[in-house]
Amino acid sequence: MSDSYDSDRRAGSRVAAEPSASHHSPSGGSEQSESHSLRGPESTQELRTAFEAFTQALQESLGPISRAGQEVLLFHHNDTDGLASGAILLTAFSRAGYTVSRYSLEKPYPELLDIVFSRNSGKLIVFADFAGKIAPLIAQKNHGQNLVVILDHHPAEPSGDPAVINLDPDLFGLKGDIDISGSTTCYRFAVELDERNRDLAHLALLGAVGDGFFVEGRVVSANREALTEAAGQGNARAEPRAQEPQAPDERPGAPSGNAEGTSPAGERYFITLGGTEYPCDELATQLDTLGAVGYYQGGADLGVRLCLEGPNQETKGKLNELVRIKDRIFAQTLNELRDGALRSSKSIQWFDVKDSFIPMGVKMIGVFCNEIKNSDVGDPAKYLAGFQWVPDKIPGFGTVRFGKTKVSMRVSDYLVEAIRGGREPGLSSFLPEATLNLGGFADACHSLSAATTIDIGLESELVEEAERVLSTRRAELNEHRGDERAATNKRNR
Ligand SMILES: [Mn+2]
Repeated sequence: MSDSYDSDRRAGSRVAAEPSASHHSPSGGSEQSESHSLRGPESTQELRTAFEAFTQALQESLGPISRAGQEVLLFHHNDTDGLASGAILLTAFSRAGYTVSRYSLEKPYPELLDIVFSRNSGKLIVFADFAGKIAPLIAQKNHGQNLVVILDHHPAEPSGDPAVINLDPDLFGLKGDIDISGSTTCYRFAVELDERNRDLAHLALLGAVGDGFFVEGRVVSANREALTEAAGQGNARAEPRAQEPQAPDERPGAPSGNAEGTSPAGERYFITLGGTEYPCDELATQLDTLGAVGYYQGGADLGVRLCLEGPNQETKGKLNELVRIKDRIFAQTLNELRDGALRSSKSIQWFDVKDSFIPMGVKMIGVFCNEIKNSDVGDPAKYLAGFQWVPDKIPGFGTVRFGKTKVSMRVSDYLVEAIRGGREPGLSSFLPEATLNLGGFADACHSLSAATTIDIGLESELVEEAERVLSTRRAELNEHRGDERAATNKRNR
């Protein structure tokens, strides 16, 4: 379903190490279910054809949309790209005279979809920056009752149903981790809806910066067109960055940087909100904090407002408060782990924060694991797992009975080496299987970072099951390595 862009690849200040809905390649920092491959050398013509097909699909959606009433239910992701997408669509639909009910989600959970589709008919329902992949599931739940429009940029599936219009540019050959962000997808849609919405181009750029997909440090393709448009309006500006040495990005498929440990200088982007210019990277840090740390405290709503009006006294105060909340909860949890709350089985060390991370969203359990994975708490040779209850509510929407806990897993640098060297199994080789064996849900697993959900109460059983699957994987790995050694010996003889 949803996966995630990797924000902690950038300088460590970003809160959202683990956006729940995104794409790109596996990394130590985020849990993504899908990997986009980076675009190879490819003709401009191919890109143009893809963009034309996408634009045509946007245009063709306008007829059915115009017949779908004047009420929109809008669901969007809670990271920078998702909040910018929400701000763009809120503006575009409001301008078009729609009544908009807007909700920010960490994920389009199936339990929530059940409620949405059982309560509504004859409405226009829009998903932004997620749900591209679950279009067939949405079609099944919708039963043709509402017109659903999906404006995502993650790897996607066609819905197979005219009542569910999947406008994910991935379906038309554009790459969501290079060419087009969720926000630019929404921006392109908004412009087709009404030319006036061109004045939202700077928000498309902001979302693209938030998702962090640059080619040699620059936004490209449809994201770049949004920059050019916004710059022409005096709402955006690119500034060349001074070349500076950086820690090498070791992720396989990392889109920028090179073996010498320097990254291409690239550009820094600025946009104007409410008459004042701000650097996009700083806005993105603030938006990710509002959306993730403040998820259960109205943070996403403040984030959408920030996109439209710029930071104000209220958002500044809230941001300071949220950073304090995060620091306090993280420090307290770390103390508890030192005091014995970190439990340990043969190869896995784990802890359960239950509901103590409130008001922070469930993204934060992964962020916390990431922060402590190389600390002196615990054993670097053991896989690290943290559990956090998924609260039974969606801010602004109401109660949704999940009864679920999220588990996030990370590994120390020591284990990263062992996994990359093929001496230890990666997380995706055992956590999803163990989760599914217990009737859980797995959608964001990679070898160095992974997350799944299970029913509350099954935590220690999941750890046991993960140990069991892990030992099977280890046996297979050893057998395989034995075979390789035998083959090498044979060749060398
Ligand atoms: Mn996105």
